[in-house]
Amino acid sequence: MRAGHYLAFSGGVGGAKLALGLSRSLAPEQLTIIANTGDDFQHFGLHISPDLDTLMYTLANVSNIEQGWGQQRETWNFLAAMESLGADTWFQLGDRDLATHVLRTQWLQSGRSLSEVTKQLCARLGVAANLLPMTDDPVRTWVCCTEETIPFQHYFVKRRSQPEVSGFQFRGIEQARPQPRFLECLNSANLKGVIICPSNPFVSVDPLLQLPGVRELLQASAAPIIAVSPLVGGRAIKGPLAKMMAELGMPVTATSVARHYRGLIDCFVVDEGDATLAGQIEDLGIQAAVTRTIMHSLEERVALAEFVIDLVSSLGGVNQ
Ligand code: FO1
Repeated sequence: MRAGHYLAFSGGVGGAKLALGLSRSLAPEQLTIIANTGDDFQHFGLHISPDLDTLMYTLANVSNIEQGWGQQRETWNFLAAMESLGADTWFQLGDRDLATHVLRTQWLQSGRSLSEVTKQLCARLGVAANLLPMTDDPVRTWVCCTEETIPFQHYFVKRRSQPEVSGFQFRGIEQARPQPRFLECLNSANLKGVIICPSNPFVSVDPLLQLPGVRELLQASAAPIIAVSPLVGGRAIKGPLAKMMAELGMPVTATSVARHYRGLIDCFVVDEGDATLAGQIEDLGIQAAVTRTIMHSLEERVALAEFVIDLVSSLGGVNQ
């Protein structure tokens, strides 16, 4: 029986797979999943929270796994109707997914916080895990490209991640307060470990780490901090990470990601295909752990979660 509380930081697709594995390996009261909200944006007057929704749908087992976002068994009548009325349909909203955005928008407009809205939606989807937005305040990721700076969804979806990236802005981050229960977890003596899931470090994890006070509290905590590489063999399983790293002038390797987290993490988990990088990672003063990090099946999601939880226990002995 494992005691203690675990914090998991996640963005969309890759992170959500490990978050699901962790939710199957730990009791609900032992795990709090913190979602990036920098991808959030207003579309057709609706508040869209992509990473919260990807995590929520994944935990509810209704996600469209192949697509990486939205729901399975989806229909597209709303989008077709919008198209027939001449609306711009670059951002695809399925009918089931639309219900989530309509309810969220209505509840937010009635004064509820994003946390309360997320709690309600999770309850109605039967999600037992504690899923929280990183903050209830507005933080929006903008991507600095060679020609212009554009909102994240315009970069990622409308422009299909084609523009060349030179940096990122998290607008509103200075005024944003970490979600209250997130802060409680960070301050708790019961915090056993922090797991940075295999999400994009620049646009899915950094917004969360740059919230005022978060990095300092993590560094002051005795709890081990473990990150799982989102790159395998120099390739991102999904998304523009490898392209971003190349454009930022970094070697497209797991070592570069470990270096990005240097000074914060105690251990970096790489896939067996990157075992040869362990020495370079250790040279950064970060412990390297090697296992299978590619997660196709639920069993592999749970196996990686178990591996990381055991790693926390072995490191915890060292840190405490
Ligand atoms: N990603 C796309 O590439 N194309 C889409 O049309 C799209 C629609 C969409 C609708 C709701 C939602 O929650 C996510 C959606 N995503 C889409 C993914 C979204 O861009 C996320 O930000 C990514 O998953 C990255 O986190």
